[in-house]
Amino acid sequence: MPEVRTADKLKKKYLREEMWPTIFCNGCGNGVVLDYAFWAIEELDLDMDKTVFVSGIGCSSRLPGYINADGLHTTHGRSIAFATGIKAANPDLNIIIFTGDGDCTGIGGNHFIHAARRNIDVTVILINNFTYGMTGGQLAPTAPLGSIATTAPYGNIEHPFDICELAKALGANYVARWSVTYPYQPIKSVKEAIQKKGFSMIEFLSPCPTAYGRRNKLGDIKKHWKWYDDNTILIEEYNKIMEYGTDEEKEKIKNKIQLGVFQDIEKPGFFEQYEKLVERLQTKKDKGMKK
Ligand SMILES: Cc1ncc(C[n+]2csc(CCOP(=O)(O)OP(=O)(O)O)c2C)c(N)n1
Repeated sequence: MPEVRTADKLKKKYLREEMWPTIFCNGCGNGVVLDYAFWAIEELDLDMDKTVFVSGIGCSSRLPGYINADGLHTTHGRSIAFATGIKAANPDLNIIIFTGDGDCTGIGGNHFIHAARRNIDVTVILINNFTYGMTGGQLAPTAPLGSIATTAPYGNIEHPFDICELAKALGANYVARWSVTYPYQPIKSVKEAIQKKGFSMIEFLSPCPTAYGRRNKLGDIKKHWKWYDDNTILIEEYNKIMEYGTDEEKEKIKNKIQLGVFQDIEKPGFFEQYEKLVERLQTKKDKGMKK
């Protein structure tokens, strides 16, 4: 009989239990995202000796520390830059980056842009909790209009960053957004992202009850989870209503955050192109030709 995989077995296999308890607050979504990543890794039978977890600074960036595998906890906003270096030095490694919305779209925004544009072969798992959780709730670039932060006590007047639209426009090979409240699609999506050559990114909408939920009066964690259900919609459903729905139906969904796979293409990744270039130059050199 095949071995039954339970959440408990996965925890024992992939977590560094000596690091417990975690720094995460009750109701934090970071653990849920990690759990989805473990299920994906398990189903892919990914070789953990050939996988490196990289992160920057923030609560979400603490995740690699709890994983029983090699990890690099780097500086704020620089996880993608370090990850690019690791991949360049050892292209056989799988690189999975855990980053927050502040880490990835704020201070690390430019690294993100250029890694996506160059189609660097890494997987970014971006945990978007709409806030700078670790430092107590400053305004993040992804925070919804009108939301409250320590640095926006009268409500956010800045338009939020749609990081999936940006990654898509930059030509990243795989771009998806889920919320932690969806149980199955995210696991499938993480599997697809890890398997994809080139740049892959999954944005997870994830609750931060302490720094965001409390300040924005989202209520207890049950109500906070309901916020995601009420304010998100699957891409397919959104498109269907926008094409065939009544004006009233369109009005109802027009500001909802879309979830699903935004892009899934096969553009050659940076390192694939680089290997080809080296091969081409080597062949010319062997034949004694000039560049
Ligand atoms: C160069 C630098 N600037 C600022 C900080 C302070 N800092 C630490 S974590 C953080 C915000 C992290 O927010 P996010 O990436 O969204 O992660 P979260 O804690 O919400 O998971 C900031 C501003 C720092 N450590 N280094």
